Amino acid sequence: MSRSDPPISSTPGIRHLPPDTSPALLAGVLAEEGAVIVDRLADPATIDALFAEMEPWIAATPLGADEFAGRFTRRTGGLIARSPTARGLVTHPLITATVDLVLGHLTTYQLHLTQVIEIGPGNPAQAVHRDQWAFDFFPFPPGYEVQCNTIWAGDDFTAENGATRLVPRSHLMEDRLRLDHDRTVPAEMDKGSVLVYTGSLYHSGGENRTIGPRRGINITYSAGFLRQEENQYLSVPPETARELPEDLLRLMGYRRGAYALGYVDDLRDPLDVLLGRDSGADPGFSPR
Ligand SMILES: O=C(O)CCC(=O)C(=O)O
Ligand SMILES: [Fe+2]
Repeated sequence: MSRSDPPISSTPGIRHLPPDTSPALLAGVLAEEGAVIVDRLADPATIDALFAEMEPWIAATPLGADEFAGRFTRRTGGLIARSPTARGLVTHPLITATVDLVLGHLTTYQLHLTQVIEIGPGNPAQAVHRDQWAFDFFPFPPGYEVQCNTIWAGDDFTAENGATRLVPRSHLMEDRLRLDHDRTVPAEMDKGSVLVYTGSLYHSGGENRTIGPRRGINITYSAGFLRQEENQYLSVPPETARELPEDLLRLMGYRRGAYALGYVDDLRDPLDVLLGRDSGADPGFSPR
């Protein structure tokens, strides 16, 4: 697809808005639908610059250790440290103004994760899930959002190459449902477009039936209260922490909270990183 063609806008069940849309309109559609696509919000050159910065890190990332992470999928994190270009996506004014509205009932929100998700050829569709299940499946009340999330298309997203799949309006459905993929629709969009969705929307990575990878940039925001009161990582300098017993370190937060919370960059275990024991991908990774 060339940039002079009109943007993809045909996916049934998913509304597409132009890049000059307003945060209020985006937040309004999110309240109704749970998801929305902003077409071509980032320039292809910005996406190319991000991948040029991330390429060595992606190449060094192990494949996923389980079905949820994707056994032919690479998940590469730490974008703020590794990609100056990614910082501009994290603080994109349209996105943060929208998150301000979607999470406006909270005193603060914070960055939850930054991750390039490269779904490789042959990777089956991921289990349909809510991202807010990361918080140990806590049953947040319907309509009470604790996350506002984005996936920027690093390539054109198509039904064939593993476009994110979602169940429109499922943000208001019951919790803990095991939904089939026949309930989902593909979030087809052009490179540089961004899917915005709430933490309560049921969705999954799609199956990649092509011969090339599908790259997405997952940047998510969550409630500022879902964290420790005293910040142990900065209150106790790493050189002091490295001398402490492991049971104390785990209590301080150098371990996973629930299944996924607190990993380091490419799903590495925080205690291993602190102590210089590089474990590669953590086999315990699961719904987030
Ligand atoms: O890569 C995608 O399209 C979605 C992945 C996803 O939903 C997740 O890993 O939580
Ligand atoms: Fe997800």
